Amino acid sequence: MAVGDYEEILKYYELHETIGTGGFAKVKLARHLLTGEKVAIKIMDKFALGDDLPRVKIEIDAMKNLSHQHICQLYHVIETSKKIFMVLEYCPGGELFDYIISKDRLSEEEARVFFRQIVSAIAYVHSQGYAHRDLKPENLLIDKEHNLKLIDFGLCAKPKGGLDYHLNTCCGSPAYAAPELIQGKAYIGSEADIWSMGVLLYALLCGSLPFDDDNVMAVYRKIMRGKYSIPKWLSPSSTLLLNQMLQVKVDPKKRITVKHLLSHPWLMQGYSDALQWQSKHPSEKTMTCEDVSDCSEMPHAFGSMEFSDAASLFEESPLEEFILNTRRRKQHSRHDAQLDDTEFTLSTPVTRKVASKKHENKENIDTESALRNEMPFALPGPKTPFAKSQIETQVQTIPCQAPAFKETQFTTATPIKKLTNPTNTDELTATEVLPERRCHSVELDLNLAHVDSSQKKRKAKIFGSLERGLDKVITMLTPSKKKRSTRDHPRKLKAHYNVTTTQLLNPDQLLNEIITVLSKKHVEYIQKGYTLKCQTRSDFGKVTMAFELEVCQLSKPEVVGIRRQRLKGDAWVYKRLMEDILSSCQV
Ligand code: H91
Repeated sequence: MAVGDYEEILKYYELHETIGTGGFAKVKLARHLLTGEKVAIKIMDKFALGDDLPRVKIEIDAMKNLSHQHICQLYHVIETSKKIFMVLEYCPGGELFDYIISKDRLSEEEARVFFRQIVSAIAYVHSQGYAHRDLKPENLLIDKEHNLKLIDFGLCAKPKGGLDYHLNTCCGSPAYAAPELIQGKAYIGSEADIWSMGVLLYALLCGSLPFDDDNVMAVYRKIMRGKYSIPKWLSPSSTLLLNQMLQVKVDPKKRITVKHLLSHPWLMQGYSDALQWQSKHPSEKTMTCEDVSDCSEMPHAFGSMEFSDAASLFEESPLEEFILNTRRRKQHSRHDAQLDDTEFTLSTPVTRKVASKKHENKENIDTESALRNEMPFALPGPKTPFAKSQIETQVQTIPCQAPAFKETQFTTATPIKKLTNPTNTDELTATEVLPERRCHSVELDLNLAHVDSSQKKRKAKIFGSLERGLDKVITMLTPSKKKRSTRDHPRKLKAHYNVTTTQLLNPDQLLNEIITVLSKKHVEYIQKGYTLKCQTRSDFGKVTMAFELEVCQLSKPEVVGIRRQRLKGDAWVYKRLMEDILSSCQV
């Protein structure tokens, strides 16, 4: 990892461990240096993105326009010459998928709470003219209040003439695809989303998919037949609702609409008011420093404020940012002699354009991207050439004095298959933030005090907030965080739905048991203390699945457990593999 690529992001955030990977992205946990707020940062390499770059543009454009209590908030976008960083709301509860499988299935009451939130998010997305087109429990995250947040807008569409216009691109995950979509027909985005929500509701209530098979073609045949089993525990009202969403033999026009879902008896059971789908977020307007009277009241105070009024990543609005510019001026004057003119950075404020007409043509996902989920007969959509980034404000970054990162290749304790291919982006590596880096960033923030006089008025307004942020900075500077070293004892963890408890008391015995099973199942792994970073490959050597297993110590009862986390790969295939591995361990 080149330090220069991370320099801009490290001015604002302290980067922590990788918490997941999308097809072409890495997601890291991070902390905002001034507010201390945890965020998730999606990191993409522009070169590796290749033809998928338009998808990123689509996702960023959509997320900038959308702001809703059940949609993961995009706070900040940073583009450097090689990387794109999306700073997102952190959802500690992880994927809804993992939550469902940890409970087998949800009760009707709990499914209703979640499903109301999903309907609310989708009603809002549709009201803004978008169709999501990749609804599934892996794309719904659980936040710290146990509420759902919708993610992954890379496949969304905003048809030119409105949502009633037909779309052609076949995309999304096979198991959630509507019949008209897999038939290659032109389809209405909102209707296809309703179908996927039907599959989602089934997954909530049953803990499995209505149309499932190892073979994708068989899945399609099942969808086209439209027959799914109704487990005996499903109530008649749940069954009725599922049938209204997963109507197959009839015209998709007869499928229930979002409008009808909002007051559907099943969704209303136990509730008196109609479902509130409108955004509860303050009305979107471009915020400038003048508007900010008290940044500390804002959810992501510094993130939102710092990047107000800024450019879109790929388009042509101006980048005007007080703190950022001040910071840059300061750095430039300090490092005049060291400028590296090959690196350009564009830091993008996330401001939403309320009635923007700019991005109305969003049915522009090409066939290759649509194929990402192995859709065997995806139709070519109308290709829209991707406008090359027009960077108006190019900011030269300064080479870092202290190395921000140290890359550590994990030691393989008892390798069964050694991981080869060190250049592969899927490579398992550990990243740590060195204390020098943290001090350096904070020093820059403190230097904000010396800004030039023309900025003084604006500065005065934000200064109170800066001081408030300072307290948190000081807390963060306190050398409480020890460098993580390879553990010689298991971590103590609380019971969590990603932790399987065992009958065992000896962690080493469990670890050996898992290692034996992994090698039997041809799962590659790297051991770091009590953590096993695992991956599987296809016959062609492509990494198909990546996950972590960690032997941990639980209290009450004092037993050992296995924490598991999927990093990459199909969620339901992962579920089967986990069941297989865990049942093979004599736990
Ligand atoms: N999957 C579809 O695994 C496979 C914790 C966690 C916490 C997150 C906040 C935002 C995002 C992910 C978070 C997350 C990809 C996020 C948002 C958008 C987006 C992407 C990620 C995984 C990637 C890691 C995710 C879950 C989904 C965790 N993740 N644990 N907060 O496009 Cl909009 Cl890729």
